[in-house]
Amino acid sequence: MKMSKIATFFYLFLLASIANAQSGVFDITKYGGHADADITQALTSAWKEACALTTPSKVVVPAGTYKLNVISFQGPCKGKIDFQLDGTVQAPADPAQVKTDGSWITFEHVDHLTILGKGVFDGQGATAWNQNNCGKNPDCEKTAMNLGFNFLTNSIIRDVTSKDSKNFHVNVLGGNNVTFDHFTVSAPETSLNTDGIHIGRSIGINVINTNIATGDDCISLGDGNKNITVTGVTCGPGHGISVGSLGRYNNEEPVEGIIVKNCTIKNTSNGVRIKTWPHYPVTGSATDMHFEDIIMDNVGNPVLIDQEYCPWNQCNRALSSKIKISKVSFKNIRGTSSTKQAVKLACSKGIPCEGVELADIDLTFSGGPATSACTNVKPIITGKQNPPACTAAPAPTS
Ligand SMILES: *[C@@H]1O[C@H](CO)[C@@H](O)[C@H](O)[C@H]1NC(C)=O
Ligand SMILES: *[C@@H]1O[C@H](CO)[C@@H](O)[C@H](O)[C@H]1NC(C)=O
Ligand SMILES: *[C@@H]1O[C@H](CO)[C@@H](O)[C@H](O)[C@H]1NC(C)=O
Ligand SMILES: CC(=O)N[C@H]1CO[C@H](CO)[C@@H](O)[C@@H]1O
Repeated sequence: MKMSKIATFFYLFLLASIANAQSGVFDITKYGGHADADITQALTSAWKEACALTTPSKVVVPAGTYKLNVISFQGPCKGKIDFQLDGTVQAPADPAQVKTDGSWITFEHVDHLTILGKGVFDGQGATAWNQNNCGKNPDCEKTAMNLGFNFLTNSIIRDVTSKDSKNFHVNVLGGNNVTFDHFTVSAPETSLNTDGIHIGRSIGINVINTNIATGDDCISLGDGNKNITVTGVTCGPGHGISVGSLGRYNNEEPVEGIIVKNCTIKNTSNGVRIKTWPHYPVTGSATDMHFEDIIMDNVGNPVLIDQEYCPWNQCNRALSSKIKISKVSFKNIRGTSSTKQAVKLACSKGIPCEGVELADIDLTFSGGPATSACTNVKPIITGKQNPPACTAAPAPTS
């Protein structure tokens, strides 16, 4: 390019920036982004300018398919900010090209962020799942999660889709008042470690009217969560909706106030469960957790408290869990179990569960009568109980 052309280019760029700032709309095509190209740089520039605006702003990725490498959208921003994704952004398929030990896309320290649009965050995870050996090797190479939402406040994630993440789809850390509404997670049943939405150390997180199909937990709630609501969620395939696992690491914070209501769980290996590790000398607590109006359709272990959670036999189940579980209710849970043991409450021998309630359970098993087993817990039982509550010997959970 000649000097004058370069000057013209930057002049136009400057005009575009001024126009964007006036309208509040920062379309990546105005920053050199175009379909089938890598838009990492364009998106970074658009975000920086939008974030600096004191009036409401909107970053727009229009319809089309784009390449995107590791990117981090940092706040705090000066005003409310929308991120509208109407296109599909694709991560590099080769895990080695996504250089991060966190997420492919991170939003951090943003207040009043709204992510919206009919677009797709496509992690192109198939290669990573094929290389995944974490089941055998605990020190396995970590691959990128699709979306990291760190320390967001008063924010909404609406309509967009997370597809085929290499690792967890969404990781919410340190959030306060964040809502997922009509969000979609989509990955095959065979994809390893692809939890849908993992929430940790957050307050006031709502997941509503959301559809999650994946290869691991649809929603997992880690330590330090308070006031979490999950309603109108459809889960499956996947491993169900879970609290935990807890009790694996030091300095875990208590879990308090979880509501899972009006959800449908379909063709999953577990339904609603609370899982804590035995063996580790890690103390902690989880309380005030309620599971209500849940339909189970061909679900393994539909109702499960598992305080002997020890995948791949990495620990000694004889050393009981030190996590105290209390004030838990399972109410109006109906449908079909794919395992004979439909209800299993396996609490810690050292610290039994307290204040557990089973009300209106109606779960059938196609291979004969379903069973229900309880250890180290005396639940309050009301309403219909099919299977009859706590009459079976506990069976090992796969
Ligand atoms: C939570 O965030 C939403 C979305 O920004 C906002 O409308 C609402 O007022 C916030 N709630 C509180 C209690 O701040
Ligand atoms: C729980 O969070 C919601 C927002 O998600 C908020 O409206 C409500 O006040 C919170 N309740 C408590 C007890 O903190
Ligand atoms: C229950 O969840 C479904 C989505 O599965 C939703 O359409 C419906 O509005 C929810 N009902 C209530 C009462 O929240
Ligand atoms: C966990 C589970 O039940 N998975 C089943 C989901 O449905 C497909 C197709 O019907 C089965 O092949 C899976 O085994």
